[in-house]
Amino acid sequence: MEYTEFESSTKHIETCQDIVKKKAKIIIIGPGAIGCLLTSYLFLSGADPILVDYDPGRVTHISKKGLWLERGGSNRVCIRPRMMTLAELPDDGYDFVVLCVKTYSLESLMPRLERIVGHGCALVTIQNGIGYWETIKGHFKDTPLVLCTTSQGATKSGVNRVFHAGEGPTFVGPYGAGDLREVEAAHHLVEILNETSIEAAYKEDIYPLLWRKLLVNCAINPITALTRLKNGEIVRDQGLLALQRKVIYEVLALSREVGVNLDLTRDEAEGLVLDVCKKTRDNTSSMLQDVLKGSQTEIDYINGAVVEMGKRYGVDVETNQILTSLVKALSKKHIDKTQSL
Ligand code: KPL
Repeated sequence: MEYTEFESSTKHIETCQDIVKKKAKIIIIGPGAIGCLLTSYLFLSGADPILVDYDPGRVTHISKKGLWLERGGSNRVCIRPRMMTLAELPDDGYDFVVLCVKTYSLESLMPRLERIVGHGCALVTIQNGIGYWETIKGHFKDTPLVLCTTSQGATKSGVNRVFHAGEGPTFVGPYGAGDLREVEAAHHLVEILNETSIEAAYKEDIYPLLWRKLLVNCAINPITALTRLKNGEIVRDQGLLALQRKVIYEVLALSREVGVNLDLTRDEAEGLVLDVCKKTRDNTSSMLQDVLKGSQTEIDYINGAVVEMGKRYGVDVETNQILTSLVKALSKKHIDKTQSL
């Protein structure tokens, strides 16, 4: 099988010096699918991201074996980005700390970041779900916060392997459109991402897009987690499409009540979800990946968040409620089984 291997970063970085005008100091926290994907494409564009993991064993493994970016067939590259644990990370002037951890890990991560989030540093989030940005702002109220949403389809195919299953748009915007430092940081990040093959666009008001992503995740993730189907397989089943439709209509109704303008008719919303299913057809959704690994899922921050808001705003979100209960029971069963081993 043919492949390209990029050896030790220093040499590669020197040869790319002229390509990258201003080399930002970027830390990616969390070597999950999106963390590894971002690290790989940033590295390949000549940037020098540091990938951070809490697990020293995994840091040693990936540092030794390299990180593989697989794009189907023989199209794969092996890269060797710098990798460290949070404790090993020097606390000097980073431009961006990109949070690619699971949404439920944010709360406990915040105090551990205090040492490395200094003056001039912007925090970037790329989580699934809704409302998690308040957890970050609650802790770092004076640090610029940049919100990102991506529909890139990526799956971890091994500890040091990420499979890039499909392209999808990536949008970047400030937490507060009136905050100049956040606006500037968001623009800077868009420039950096556009040096890679991840196409990104700036959005002054990112919230409707975060809601669109919520809609997509609500309509794909639990269905794939429960059926163990890949994203693209949903569209071949009329029953699942009907179920998906109900989820979509509930999230649309809720967004209207909350006052976020998704600017989508029912048909357009269905079209958006179908499009993501098709573009990421070979992807195992993040929720299915979690269920298969026996890990906690993000259901509470996706359909579960819709259920909570539905209660608050008096919107019927019964289908989201049912899917939330089923996914929670499924992960509980998985956890209970592991505990009894
Ligand atoms: O974001 C995703 C996820 O799996 O969490 C989608 C867009 C559904 C791609 O798999």
